[in-house]
Amino acid sequence: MNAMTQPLTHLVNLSEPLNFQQYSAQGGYAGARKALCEHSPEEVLEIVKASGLKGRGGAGFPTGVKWSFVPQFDAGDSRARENKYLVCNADEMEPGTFKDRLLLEGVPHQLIEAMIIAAYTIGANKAYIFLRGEYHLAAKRLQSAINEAYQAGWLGENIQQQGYQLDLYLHTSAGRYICGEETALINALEGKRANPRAKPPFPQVAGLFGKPTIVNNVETLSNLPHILKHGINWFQEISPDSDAGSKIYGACGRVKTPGLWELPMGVTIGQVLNEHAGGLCDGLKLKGLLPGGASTDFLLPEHLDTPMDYDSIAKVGSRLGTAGLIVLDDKNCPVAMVLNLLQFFAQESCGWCTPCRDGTPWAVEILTRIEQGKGTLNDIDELLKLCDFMWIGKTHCALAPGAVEPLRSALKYFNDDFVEHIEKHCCPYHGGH
Ligand code: L3W
Repeated sequence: MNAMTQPLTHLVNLSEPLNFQQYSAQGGYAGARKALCEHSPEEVLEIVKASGLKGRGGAGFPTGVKWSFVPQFDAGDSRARENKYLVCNADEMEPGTFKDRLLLEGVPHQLIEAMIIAAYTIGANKAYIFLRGEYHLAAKRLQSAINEAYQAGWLGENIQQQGYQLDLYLHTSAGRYICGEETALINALEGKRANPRAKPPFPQVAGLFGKPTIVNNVETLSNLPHILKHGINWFQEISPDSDAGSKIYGACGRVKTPGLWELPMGVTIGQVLNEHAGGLCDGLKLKGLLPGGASTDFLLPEHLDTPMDYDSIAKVGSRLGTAGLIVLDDKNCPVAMVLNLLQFFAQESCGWCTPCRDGTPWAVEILTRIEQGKGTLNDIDELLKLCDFMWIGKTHCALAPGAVEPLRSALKYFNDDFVEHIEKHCCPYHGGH
């Protein structure tokens, strides 16, 4: 592991993460020290903006730009600090996605250091880690690291004698996928039902308890200590690509070595799949893949040379999402795979809007029929209509459009498989999954 090319993961130790002393001895908290002792919040904001860091949770929104929407950006004014919040979105539940868990369990002090930098910059005195409820080990390790950070004077009052105060709370989720949507997360944190809110207003203006709030993903935040320590040029030079920095890529499905790898942003899909995940298991061929979790469009073997950055993946009709590949092989039924995903989205719908509440179970019903060999060609048209019914602009949040992405692309690329199920009155892959 190389600290300069794999900054986020080089200190990861899953069996026993570095404690405060060990993390500090490895250069930990030097980024936060630099931010607090050498820079004003405004300067840190400019550094983060200039670095080109984009959100790693799925949407790729520029981090510095998001922070700059916080009103009355003046951390020198203690009253301005009082009513702002930083929230780390650690509610990792996207199918096929387990990158944040690596950081949470493997190097918890890195996230705490990152949150100190972010909170200082936006002028927040209270910060929350909203953690997926099932991440028990991460909860234990984070709480122990938080306690150590308080003891070492990195949390609490007058941090490192710099006159800045920050309290950091760990909140474990009661467990819904929709809590990962930032406004549903905020409602859950307030003790309300986790329904997404209408946007605007965006949380940067009116978020937790109605106050300006920044919600950032674990991996996004974890870049901050390194950007502060090594600078903007270093961050941009990690990647040969227009999107700066490294990215934690993943792969699951029937590949030889499923896992996670921190690589320069913009390596190709083929590099992740073949060089790092070892290619498909013996006897299997690649049929398709979801590039970034379940709520992205399928891509095909012809897309293997596509760089895994935000723009390149969008150009071939999908999204980088969480950059966790979900691989479909030629012995696995695409109809069954999409059915499985839609069952997940239907179960996780909050039920607020009709397209999602009714559309996702309706898609499940039709897909079940087709998978069981009881479908008709008319069912394919119905699914296409549903894709339109559940699309962006017609729903309350991104959950249903996310569910549409694998469905519509499966109908486009694997149409023959849908038709074969219908014409043969059975699943042609039976026994294959
Ligand atoms: C101010 C504007 N702020 C956007 C901010 C917004 C948010 C960020 C991204 O969903 C996607 C979703 C999942 N003024 C703004 C603005 N912002 N426009 O930018 O916003 P947005 O709306 O593009 O996305 P989102 O609602 O945050 C994220 C997809 O990611 N996804 C899910 C991943 C799940 C995990 C997980 O389990 N850990 O990562 C994967 O692809 O479907 O489309 O902060 O406030 N005009």
